[in-house]
Amino acid sequence: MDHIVYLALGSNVGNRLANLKNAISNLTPQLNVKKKSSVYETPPWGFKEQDAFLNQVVMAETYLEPEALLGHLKRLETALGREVSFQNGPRLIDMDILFFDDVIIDSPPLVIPHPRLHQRAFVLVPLNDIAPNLFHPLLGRQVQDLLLDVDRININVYEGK
Ligand code: PH2
Ligand code: MG
Ligand code: MG
Repeated sequence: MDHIVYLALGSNVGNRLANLKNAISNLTPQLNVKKKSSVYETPPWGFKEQDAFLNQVVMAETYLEPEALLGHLKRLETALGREVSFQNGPRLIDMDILFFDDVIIDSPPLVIPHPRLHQRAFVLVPLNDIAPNLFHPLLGRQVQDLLLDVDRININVYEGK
């Protein structure tokens, strides 16, 4: 278990809470989940005419390298029933890599740290639960500081840890 990764999970189709729980339990054995944020209900960002999301962030150890981790997450999304949607559209389950150690990669589709994480309260609020002091390797700021710059209106705990 060589690497520390932070993943953002989101769902706004079907049984949202079950989708998050299923996704997390299926991350093993490739990943060993060490920390989980609370689950938050969040207003849709980007494309507004859709149902509210549930969002959660987890920290895990993994022996996978970034490309293999991305492949694992995409296969899992499909296996859990995700269907093709449009950018920022509704999704049964979405799993995004936020951080991979303090690695910086910019070779789409693999972009780490996640390029929009610092703009998204639905990511920063749960991330702040488990890693307030984590440094963003490109922005050089801690998660708790990034959180000061986003609008966290209508983001509420749905289920505590
Ligand atoms: N994911 C998106 C687009 N918009 N909004 C919320 N609240 N939560 C998400 O997970 C989300 C979103 C694209 O992945
Ligand atoms: Mg996403
Ligand atoms: Mg995604």
